[in-house]
Parts: sequence; structure tokens; C-alpha cells
Amino acid sequence: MSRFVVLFGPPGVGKGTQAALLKDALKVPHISTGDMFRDHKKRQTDLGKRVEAILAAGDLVPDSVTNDMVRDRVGQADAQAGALLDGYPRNVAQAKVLDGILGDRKAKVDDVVVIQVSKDELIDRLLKRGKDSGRADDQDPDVIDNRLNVYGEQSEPCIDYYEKTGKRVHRIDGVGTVAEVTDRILKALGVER
Ligand code: B4P
Repeated sequence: MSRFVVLFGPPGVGKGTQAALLKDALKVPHISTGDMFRDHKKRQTDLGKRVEAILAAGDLVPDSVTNDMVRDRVGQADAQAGALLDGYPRNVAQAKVLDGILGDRKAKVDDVVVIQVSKDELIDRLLKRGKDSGRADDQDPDVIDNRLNVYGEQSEPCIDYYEKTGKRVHRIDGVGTVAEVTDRILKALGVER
């Protein structure tokens, strides 16, 4: 039996941080669309050149590009028994495409983990990472503001979509140490470390 878990929440909430720890406990690969785009950008592939300005502005990469990339990644051998999806879907259209991709192989989104923290905390975390890592989209307060608005307008409706389509939606308090948040998520998923 496969298990597909969507890790959901606004920029800076801890998705990437948690995914890196959860993938081992869940024994599935971590698929981060943000990481995949940044990798293309770093290698200056055609895709990387196309998305560079979009990432810098904090806008969403067009669905056609993102969906094709995810379809390809989820089709790879290591994702046959499931995956931890981080940063995808980011709008309801992507959520519907993901349902189609998984439905074609008789799988589905099993759990949606929604990590929550206050807006002030998100901004603090992103600016701190911007300083530590040099990541361009974490350094400009206007870009951070845009990313948070994009989340509210385009991404947040996915939660409602998943609730209406009967998925297990787990709301997790993202404030605390990284280990505390991991424990809360694993407990909600019924997984032992
Ligand atoms: P992402 O890479 O997904 O970036 P993100 O939303 O900022 O979250 P991330 O996972 O990296 O950060 P985390 O919360 O773990 O996307 C980047 C861009 O790619 C998007 O803006 C968009 O342009 C594009 N993109 C990606 N997916 C797309 C899609 N599906 N469709 C279209 N476009 C797409 O961590 C943030 C910071 O908080 C870290 O520094 C961490 O150390 C800290 N932190 C984590 N947990 C903490 C805790 N418990 N306490 C204190 N600090 C904590």
C-alpha cells in the first residue's frame, strides 16, 4: 500500500525543515518543488532560466510547468510506494492535477498536514534564513509580503478543497522546537519514529 502525504503551509512555516526529518520516518522520498526549481536555477537549465525571475518575485511558476515536473518526479521508481510532497500543490488547480496523477495509478493523497504559525513569526524566520543562506526571495520584505499574499489567495483554498474531498487534514501547531513539531506531525499521522 502506498502513502502520499502533502505537507502544507505558508512560506517559512517549516515545511522543508520538517520534510527532511519526516521522510525517514515515513520511508518515502521528499519531493519539494521549491528545491527542484532552485536546483534548475543553479544549474542554469532552460527551466532554471525560465523560472529565475518568478522565484525572485515570489510568484507562482505556471501550473503547466510545475505539474509536468511533478508528474515526471512522482512517476519515478522511488515514489511508487508514496511520497512526501512539500510545496505542491500550491493552488486548487494543482491539487486537482495531483489527484489525477495519483488516481491514474490507483493511489491518492492520504494525508494533508497543515503547519500553522503567526504571520510575524513567518516573516522573522524568512528574514533570518535570508541573512544566513543568502536566498534571494527571503531577503526582500516586499517579496516576502507577496509570497504570503499569494499563499492566502491561491494556496490556502486547497485546505478547503481537501476537506471537501474527504481527505484527512491535520492542523499542526508549528511553534516550538523543530523536534517538537516533528513529534506532533508523526503523532497526527500515527507513525512511530
Ligand atoms: P519553497 O521552496 O516551497 O519555499 P517556502 O515556501 O519558503 O518554504 P520552505 O519549505 O523552503 O521553508 P521552511 O518553511 O522549511 O518555494 C519557493 C518558490 O518556488 C515559491 O515562492 C514559488 O515561486 C516556487 N514554487 C515552489 N513550488 C511551487 C508550486 N507548486 N507552484 C508554483 N510555484 C512554486 O523554513 C523557513 C525557515 O524557518 C528556515 O530558515 C527554518 O530554519 C526555519 N524554521 C523551520 N522550523 C522552525 C521552528 N520550529 N522554529 C524556528 N524556525 C524554524
